[in-house]
Formats: sequence, C-alpha cells, structure tokens
Amino acid sequence: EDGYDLWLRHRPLADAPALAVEAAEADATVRLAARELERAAAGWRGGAAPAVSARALLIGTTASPAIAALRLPLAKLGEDGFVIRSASVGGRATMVIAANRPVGVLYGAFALIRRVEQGEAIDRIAVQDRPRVALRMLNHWDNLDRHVERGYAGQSIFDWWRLPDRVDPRLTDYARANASIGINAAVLNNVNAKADSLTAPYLAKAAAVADVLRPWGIRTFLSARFSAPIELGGLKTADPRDPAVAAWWRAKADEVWRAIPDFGGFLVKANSEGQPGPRDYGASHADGANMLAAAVRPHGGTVVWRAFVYADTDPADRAKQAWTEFRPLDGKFADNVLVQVKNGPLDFQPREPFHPLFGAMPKTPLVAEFQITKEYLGFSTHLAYLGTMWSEVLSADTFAKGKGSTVAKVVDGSLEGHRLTGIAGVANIGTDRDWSGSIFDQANWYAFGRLAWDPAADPAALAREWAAQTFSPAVAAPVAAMMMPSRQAVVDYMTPLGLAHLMGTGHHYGPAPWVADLARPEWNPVYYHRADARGIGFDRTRTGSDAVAQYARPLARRFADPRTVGEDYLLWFHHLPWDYRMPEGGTLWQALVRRYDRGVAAVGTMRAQWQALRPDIDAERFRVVSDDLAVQEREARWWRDASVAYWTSINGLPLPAGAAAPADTLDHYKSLSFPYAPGQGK
Ligand code: BDP
Repeated sequence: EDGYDLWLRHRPLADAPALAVEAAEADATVRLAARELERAAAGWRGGAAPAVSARALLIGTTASPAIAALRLPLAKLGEDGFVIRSASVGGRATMVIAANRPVGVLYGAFALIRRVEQGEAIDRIAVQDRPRVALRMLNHWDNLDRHVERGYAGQSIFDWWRLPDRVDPRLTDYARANASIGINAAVLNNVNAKADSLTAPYLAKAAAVADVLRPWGIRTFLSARFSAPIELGGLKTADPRDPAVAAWWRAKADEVWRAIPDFGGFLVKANSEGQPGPRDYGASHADGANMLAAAVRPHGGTVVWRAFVYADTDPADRAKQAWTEFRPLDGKFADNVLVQVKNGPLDFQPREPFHPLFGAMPKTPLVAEFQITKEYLGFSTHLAYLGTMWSEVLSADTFAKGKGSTVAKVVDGSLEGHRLTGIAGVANIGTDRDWSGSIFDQANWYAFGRLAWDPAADPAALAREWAAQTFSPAVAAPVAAMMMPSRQAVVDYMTPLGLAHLMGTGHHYGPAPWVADLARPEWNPVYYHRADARGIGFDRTRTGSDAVAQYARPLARRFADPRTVGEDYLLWFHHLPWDYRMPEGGTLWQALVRRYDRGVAAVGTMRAQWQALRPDIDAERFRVVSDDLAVQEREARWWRDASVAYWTSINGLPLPAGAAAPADTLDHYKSLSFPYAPGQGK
C-alpha cells in the first residue's frame, strides 16, 4: 500500500454486488466505463469467482436505441450529466447508467463505484447529477525539464524528453484518476512558460499526451508565452495590435489544432513576475487576450487569461493591484476569454479574504484559481485539508447583486448567466509513488475535483467520501475528523488572525517575518505585517490603503470596522495596538500567542487521533503519515517559537502568563537557511 492506487483501491466488500455490465454502444469512453465497473466489482469480490446471478447493468448514451428507449430525464443534465437508476429492460430488472455523451456515462460509472464503496446498497442507488462548472481544470506548473515549480511530489509526470515515442502508462492512470472526480481539462506546462512548448516537436509530444487523455474526457491546454512571436517567429514585437503578430498567432493556432484536433486553448500569465505581456507595448490585458481569442476562435478554442499581476497602479498595497487593473476591462474581453483569478488578492496564503474581483466583473466569466499544491501550507509534509479553505472562499458572499451572491455563483455562471465557466487548480501531482507527496495530499486533489463539479459540496462530506475509499468506510468519520480542523491549525501556527506572507524568501519554507531587505517592498514579510513597538497589521481601511473599498458596500463596512471584521481577517484589514482588547477577553498580543499555541496543540491532537487508528490502517501508509505528522509538529513549534521570538523583539512585551518561552533565540531562527528546499521557481 504505497498510495499509488489513490482513492480507486476497490478492496473486498462484505455483500459485494456482482455485476454483469453491458455497454449499449461501442464507443471507446463507454467501454472504459464498463471496464471501470468490472474492475471495481472484481476488487469488491476479492478474487472470488463471478457470481452466477450477477446484477444486470446497462450503460450507454442516448445515441444507443436501448438507452433512448428508456426515455430517461436527461434533457437537463447537459453534456456531462448522468442518470443512475433501476429500470425494466426487456422485462428484466436492470441498473442503468445513462448520459447524453459518453463521458457522462464514465462519470456515472465512477459515481456508482463511489457510492458502493461508501456502503450504499447498490439497488438503492438512484442519482441524477451534472457538474455546475464547465471547465474543471488542472494547471500543471511543470517545466519542460520536468522540474515542477512549487511541486513537492517529485518530478513532472510529463516526460517531455522521451515523448512522443515513449508514453508512460502512468499517464493513463493519471487520466483515469482525474476522470473519476470529474476533471476535464489539463494545462500541461508551467504558466511561467517557455515558447518551446509551441514548437512542432513539442506539439507532437503534447499530442501524444492528448491521445491518452482524450478517451477519459480530458482536453489538453497549453500555457502560452506571450512573446513567442519574437522568440519563435523572429518578429520584432509581440504587440497584440500589430497585424503580423496576430497573423503569427493565427497560424500557430492552426498548427496546434492540426496536431491536437480537440485542443482546448491557451492559459496566459502576462505582465507578472517577469513574464512578457501586452503592457510591455502599452496595450491592455484585454487587447492581448482578445488577439489570442481571435486566433483560437475558428477552432472553438478558449483563452484563459490570468489576473495575477503586479502593476504599479497601487504601490501602497499589492493586494489592490489586480482589481485596479482588471475591473475597468469588464465588458472588453471577447466571449471566448475567461479571466482566471486566484482565490485571494495576494497569493495562495493559508487564509485570505476572497479576491475582490469576484462579483466586480459581471460581464466577464471568471475562473477561480486554487492552489492544490501547498506552497504556503507546509509543502507535502504538513497535513492540511484544503477542501475547507476552498469551500470557505466559494461560499463567501460578495454581495455583488445583494445577499446570496456567493463566489460559487459568480464562478458557476449562475449569477450573471455565463455559460463558459471554470475552476482551476494548481496541481500537486508528480512522479512520487503516492502521486501527491503524501497520502493526505491526495485528498486535496480529490476535493478539488469534486468541488469543481459542485462548488456547493460540503467539504466534510467530501473528506469522508475520500477517506472511505482511500482507507475504509470504518475509518471515514475519524479520518475526516482529523482533516476538518487541519487547515485552521496551519493558519494558527503560521499566520494567525489575518496575518499573511511571513514565509522564508523564495522557497516559502518556514517562518521569516523579519525579512526586510528584498528589492521590491511587496516581497518582504515586513510589508505585510507592519509590526512596530505600538502595533501590528495592515491598515486597509480608509486611513490606510483603502482596499476595503474594493468590496461591495455591506462587506466594505463590515471589513472596515475591527469590531465587525471577525478574527480571521482582523490583521489583514487593520493595524491595531498590541493591547487592543479582543472580544474573547485579553489583549491582541495575548490572543496572538494563544493562536500559535492552539495551532501547535492541534497538530498534537491530530497525531494522537492518527495513533488511535493504527489497528485499522495498513502498516505502510500508517507509518509514512505518522512520520510526517511528527515533522509537522516539530515545524509547527518552530513557526510558533520563531514568530513569538520575533514579535517580542519588536513589541518588547513579556510573554502572556502561561506561555512557554521560545526554544531558541531569534538569531538562531534567523540564521537558518534552506538553499535546497524543493519546488522553487527557476
Ligand atoms: C506564486 C508562486 C510562483 C508562481 C506564481 C504564479 O510563488 O512560483 O509562478 O505564484 O501564480 O505563488 O504565477
């Protein structure tokens, strides 16, 4: 049990249902669905011979007469939805999985398997389901040399060097795992893109990957480097308004679609962190996106344009820059452009308020971008279930069109009636046997797919669902009980009460709130916490950067008052004196130290909970998780001690009564360096 099988383990079940699967048509994807059902059923029987009286299971699309004749309510279930129910077929009681398209049948097959493995009786299963979001997309930050930026699970699974001649069978397992949770798009290369990925040899390689993904309902996308016309085409400019540039991209798009006929489109990071973009020529992000959109339009392609930018518009507050730059562009994007917005205004911190662009660009479909890989939450060593974090963002109310205008409704298009919709997750997948660098990081891949399918899904239910399949139904509840508070624990021991961006320079590993010497002010942790002898926190009210004004009125008012903002975003929006009185009693300083201690204690609790599960978990996975939890506890303490030592050096205050002194000196914590920490950009 090294974790390779993910949540698709299909272990023996008591009362295992025997299935006689019949595919109603010869389609490749429907055949895959049949094979998945047979494979699962064989696993449930645990090698026992197939039962003589197996349950009939008919699967297929409305294109087959057998399914069409059943007249199932598929009209409203769209391209990817499905129905599972019992019916009488030729006078015989039969389970049916039916859909409008083959991929819906595949999703139905995985849904049936998922339910059986959670203990549902197969003949009680009756489901109608459809995804709420059209593009459910992984973004791989994988470089062509297989280094994965912010990757903590080994090398890239895309072996560009050996492709297209050698196609790793692992890619099939990757596609299958994605399909099992509804993911239907993958961007194969890093947003910090090389133009090389658009050359003919690399397109042939990408085409070989696309061939593997296709039958599993996954479309291939590539990140495009905006200056490729210069680097590959020998043009003098990449100015989107230059007709030669537009012509180059049109020809390139034609070439890409010749290589990959169902290619999805381009993801673009422009004018951000050194990447080229339209702003280099005085053109806007809309000019750039629309030029590309015109190139891909004849092929039905999509441009996903990222809003993660740094701009000089708001030098006083980096968190304001994307809104200032993009909001005026609402209504200016072509209708095959999606703008991709990170969940928060800064950068995938353990906690941020939702990005103020959600709800602020009603005419533009916005993709929510989440980071599955844990760049800022302890890499793949710390156990942090992110389903709760993403759900917190998706259920946040933007108040854009009054109460109930949640981020989920912005993203699924229902608030403004957009049909082109998407959710993207920065993948945590690599060549490690367990795919994600740890067993529990698989849960984040899983929860991402399931939340992209249904942004209103309950993260606790998803945790139980994952645990039942990954371990066993018997431990689903206690494993989920470990997962649910785990992300708050990370917030508490790293960046409590709304603090952010206090990690070590470059690699983002470990605490470094003291860093103040980096070239750009907004790279420095001190820029974010602004602690001095009197207080701590970033004033984003009118007396400060006024970032609160980027939110809808009722929210802006709530955020602007330290008494109503709530503790989660307290120091995100406010600079407060150390002796500020907290609603819980005592001072801000006392509350801060209490949060650090609470975070460390929560990891101790997780360790104890895991130990109690020893009899129910296989030895191999039990041990690796135990080892990682020990590291996490040590590192949580390090975060707490280093942070407390630093804050006391600034505020000169004694430790609150009962709080332990840091184990080491501030100088010691400052002296630590990690030149070989994994996943760094390069
Ligand atoms: C930051 C990462 C950096 C990415 C960037 C992005 O540190 O490696 O390139 O986001 O999203 O969080 O483009």
